[in-house]
Amino acid sequence: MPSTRLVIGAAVSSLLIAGCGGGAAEEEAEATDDRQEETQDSQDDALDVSVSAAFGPYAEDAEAVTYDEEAVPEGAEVEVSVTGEDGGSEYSLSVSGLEANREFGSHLHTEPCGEDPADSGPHYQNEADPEADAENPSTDPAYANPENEVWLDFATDENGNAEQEAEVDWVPREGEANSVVLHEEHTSEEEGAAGAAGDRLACVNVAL
Ligand SMILES: [Cu+2]
Repeated sequence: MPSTRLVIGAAVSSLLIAGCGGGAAEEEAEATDDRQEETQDSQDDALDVSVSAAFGPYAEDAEAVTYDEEAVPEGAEVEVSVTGEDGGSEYSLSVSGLEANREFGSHLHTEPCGEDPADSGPHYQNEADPEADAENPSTDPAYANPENEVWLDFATDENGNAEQEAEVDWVPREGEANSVVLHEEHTSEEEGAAGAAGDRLACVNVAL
């Protein structure tokens, strides 16, 4: 939480100014340096995004869109949070009110959710598969795998609830990952089908 750290930094620095005699100017200068470093960190590496939304039909300002109301009913809820720093990032997905007792695939995708399920684009890859393009998504397990992409496959319980977490040792490039998509089955790791998880059932906008 960069903003909290900055507020604390400012408070400490005013205490120093108020409480010290001759050394105050020097200490204030140090405190100012610390603040600048923290600001720098938060702009360069720190990622802290969380989204909480209810699924609904597509609308231009919809945060979470369902394309299949049997699997993902209108009003079902989703929470996604992403934190990243120092060359690593962590993802957590929590859903409630989905179709009970079934498997879903789920990944981080490149584009925002759209009216057409395909609008969310391919999976975000840390190292892009050189053989893949807009018409031919990556199916090479050397690239389409849960170390090079973010996979959040899950299975719902008898109430339609589930939670999943994932962790990778990289941080997505700013602006290049924009949604989490739910699919109809768990993700394949097979050669030639790696990354495939069936139809897109729903999508939540998560702009990283
Ligand atoms: Cu996907």
